Amino acid sequence: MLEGIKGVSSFAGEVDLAIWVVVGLSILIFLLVVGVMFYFLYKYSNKRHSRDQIKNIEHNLPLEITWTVAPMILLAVMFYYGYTSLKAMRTIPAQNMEVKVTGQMWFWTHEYPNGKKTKDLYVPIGENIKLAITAKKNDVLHSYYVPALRLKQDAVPGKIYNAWFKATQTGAFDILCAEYCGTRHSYMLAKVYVLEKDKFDEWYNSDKKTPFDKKEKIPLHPGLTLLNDNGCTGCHSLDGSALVGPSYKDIFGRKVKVAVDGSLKEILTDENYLKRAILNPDAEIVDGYSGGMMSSYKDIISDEDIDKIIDYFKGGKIEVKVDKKAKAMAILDNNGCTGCHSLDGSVLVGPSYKGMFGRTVKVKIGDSLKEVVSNEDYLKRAILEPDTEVVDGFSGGMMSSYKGILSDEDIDSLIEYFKGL
Ligand code: HEC
Ligand code: HEC
Ligand SMILES: [Cu+2]
Repeated sequence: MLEGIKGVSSFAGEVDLAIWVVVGLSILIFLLVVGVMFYFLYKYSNKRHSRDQIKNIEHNLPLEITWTVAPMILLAVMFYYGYTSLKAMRTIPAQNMEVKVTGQMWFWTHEYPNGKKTKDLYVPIGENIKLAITAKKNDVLHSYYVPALRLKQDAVPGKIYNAWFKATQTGAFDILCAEYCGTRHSYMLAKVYVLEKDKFDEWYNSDKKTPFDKKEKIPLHPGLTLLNDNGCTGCHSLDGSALVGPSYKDIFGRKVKVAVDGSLKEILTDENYLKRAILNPDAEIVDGYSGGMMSSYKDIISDEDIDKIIDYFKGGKIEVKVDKKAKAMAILDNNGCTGCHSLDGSVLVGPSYKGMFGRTVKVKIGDSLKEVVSNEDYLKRAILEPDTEVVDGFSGGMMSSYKGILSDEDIDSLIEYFKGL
């Protein structure tokens, strides 16, 4: 939590020195004034000092010169340290990497010279970074504040203010908004990640979103891989919804009604039953479904592989669900969506994601109001072209398009996630 309290930019030392000089002198003067005050209180108390001793002194030249010149010198000292540290902060070295910083309700976007965009800032250690700071058009004022870098600059729509820094230590340091900008102002948090040069370069020249991105796929349960590879998941869902066949969700260990030779029977779905269902699907047909749909996998899937599939049926499913959700949540958080959209039904800047899928929604298209069903297509349009259909009761121009920022795959996993909210 106290990371960066020492200051991790090249000019942090000068800024800190300026502060300590001012604080130090202030304490000194405070002690001097209060000290003299107590001394006089004591010395000239009524008890110790008779009234006829009081004189009317009109002038004391040496004293007057002292109390004029001494504060002048003190102020000059403060000015010197204030000015030199400000100059260090304001003199942007000609050789630098320029990052565009945009503040908006309620997150920051950093854009690098090669077009990469990130929510957090990633920089190499020991290089000059120039920040071109602004706020989004039609947004409010923000202030880009990185205490560890001793850097703070207003972000104003339509204006670009430059700042710079050179980080002297690797690590993660907080970015805050220091200008009250509405209800979620305090959530306008991000991080500066100062990286070793190689690590930064490797990320900068890759297509990874962040240097900490794990591009490797999460290993799937071997049983699930078999289900995917054999096309089983085309007819069987993992999430409880019935497709052509029953879902695999909670398939193991339940009681199921099956038709055997025309008569209905209740059966426990144990290993043996599941194996029969794969090798001889038409012998026991699950009630509510038709026989003849699924063909036998005898000689297609080995016994060993069937065991893997059944092992997956016994417990593998929870893992998949959680990962999907975590992935969608990460996309929402990394793109600042949750700053404007809640998950719990409360209205922030935009509508809540709760119950969004499948409802009928009134949208403004140009000047006319229209009712549309919020299906996959609509949601995709809402993310890629937010201003074409503006949800009634909300203003257009608030949400920017995520075209080129979110991949089709990202959008699909978001919509999947929205369905369950
Ligand atoms: C063309 C669609 C289709 C494909 C492909 C398919 N199934 Fe099925 N499956 C069904 C239908 C329909 C049922 C329900 C009727 C029945 O029991 O035969 C079913 C039933 C089952 C059952 C019993 C379900 C229960 O709730 O008790 C299991 C287990 C099963 N399938 C496993 C598999 C496996 C494993 C694969 C891939 C190797 C697969 N299925 C491929 C359509 C399909
Ligand atoms: C600055 C605030 C803001 C951010 C950030 C934002 N949105 Fe929005 N969003 C809005 C507003 C306002 C609306 C309603 C007006 C409209 O339809 O354009 C909206 C509408 C939507 C809708 C249609 C909602 C409905 O009820 O039909 C979807 C879907 C959506 N946003 C998804 C996203 C996603 C996904 C992200 C992040 C990748 C995101 N939004 C980021 C403000 C924002
Ligand atoms: Cu702000």
